[in-house]
Amino acid sequence: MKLNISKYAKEILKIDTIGFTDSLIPSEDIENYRNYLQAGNYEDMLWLETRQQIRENPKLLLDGVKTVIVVGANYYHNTSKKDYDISIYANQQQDYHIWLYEKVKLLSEFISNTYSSNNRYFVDSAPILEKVFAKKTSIGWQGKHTCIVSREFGSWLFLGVILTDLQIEPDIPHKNMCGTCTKCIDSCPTQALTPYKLETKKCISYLTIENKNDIDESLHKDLGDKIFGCDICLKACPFNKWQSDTLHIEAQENEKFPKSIDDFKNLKQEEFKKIFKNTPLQRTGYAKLQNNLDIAVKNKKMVDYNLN
Ligand code: B12
Ligand code: SF4
Ligand code: SF4
Repeated sequence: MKLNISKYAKEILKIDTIGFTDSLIPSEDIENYRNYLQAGNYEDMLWLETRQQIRENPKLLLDGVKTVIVVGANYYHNTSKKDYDISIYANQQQDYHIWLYEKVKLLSEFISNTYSSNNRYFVDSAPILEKVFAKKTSIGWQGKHTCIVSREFGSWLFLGVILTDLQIEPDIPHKNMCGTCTKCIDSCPTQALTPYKLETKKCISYLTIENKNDIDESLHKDLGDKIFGCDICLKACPFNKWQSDTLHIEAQENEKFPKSIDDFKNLKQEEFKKIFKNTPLQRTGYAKLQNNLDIAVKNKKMVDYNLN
């Protein structure tokens, strides 16, 4: 059964990697998650707190769940150089929440039709700790930057999950291969990382995508040319160095994105909506992007006039 599901996922749906685990969340992960909430580390992402009970117990999503199937899709592509930076995951033809969800749905349908199972499937679309399940599979381990790292694809992997009431033999979890390395931690311009922990309020990814208030002025300089997301700690990781480009057309570079910071800044709201429709930037919206751009323009001037 496991082999058949993996074969369908990889050969028919072109899913890059797949893993299987049981539905239990290790007590240390529950404890770490509770500590995370207690410290208020979710910041403006209130949804990380409000559905705590469900996150801690996947049975509340699917009664009788026995197995969690995790899939990973390689999204790496070499982006052309611009005078502003959008992280690789967002500079794509289509938001992964759309195209990967479609693949996960098809895989779930294949499983339920073949084995008469009850399933539910998600791509960051339900209160579920995706990385906690992913690191229990053979896909990879949770790196010190907190993302899942695979030997084959580095951390350029989007994750999706299927909960099923089928009993499938769990994988042997992938060994953590971080060792004594601290490259991701050392590379972070805002010192947001300590091993396996992210201080959300300092993370550029959070600041440019999720945070609702003005970005603290003391952090402006560290944002550099970043206007949406951040890949610095991912790019620093030795396991992310020999990446092959994604084979998913939807994950390839979006040629419609503005060519320069000035072109971007000059976009009217209607143009913004048209260009960024069905990309991750759509949800963050025009007003926040304008604020992020203002900071990037200010940083660019500092560099241009050597005022750093
Ligand atoms: C909220 C969120 C964010 C937040 C918070 C990130 C975070 N680290 O949690 C922000 C906006 C900052 C963010 C940024 C990014 N995100 Co995000 N995000 C999520 C989301 C929606 C929830 C994650 C979550 O539950 N966080 C809560 C905390 C509790 O989780 P945690 O950090 O893993 O906490 C664990 C560790 O701290 C650990 N721990 C604590 N102490 C210790 C000590 C030791 C010794 C150990 C071993 C462990 C440990 O235990 C905790 C519980 O397991 C997931 C999708 C999902 N539904 O899961 C995507 C997800 C994690 N994001 C993703 C991506 C791609 C990104 C970015 C790369 C995007 C970008 N380029 O800007 C960055 C990466 C930044 C980074 N270094 O993590 C992918 C990651 C894929 C992968 N390969 O891992 C996910 C899985 C989405 C997806 N479906 O593909 N994200
Ligand atoms: S995404 Fe950027 S700001 Fe956030 S932890 Fe990684 S390097 Fe630091
Ligand atoms: S940079 Fe080093 S410590 Fe960080 S995730 Fe990669 S291997 Fe682990």
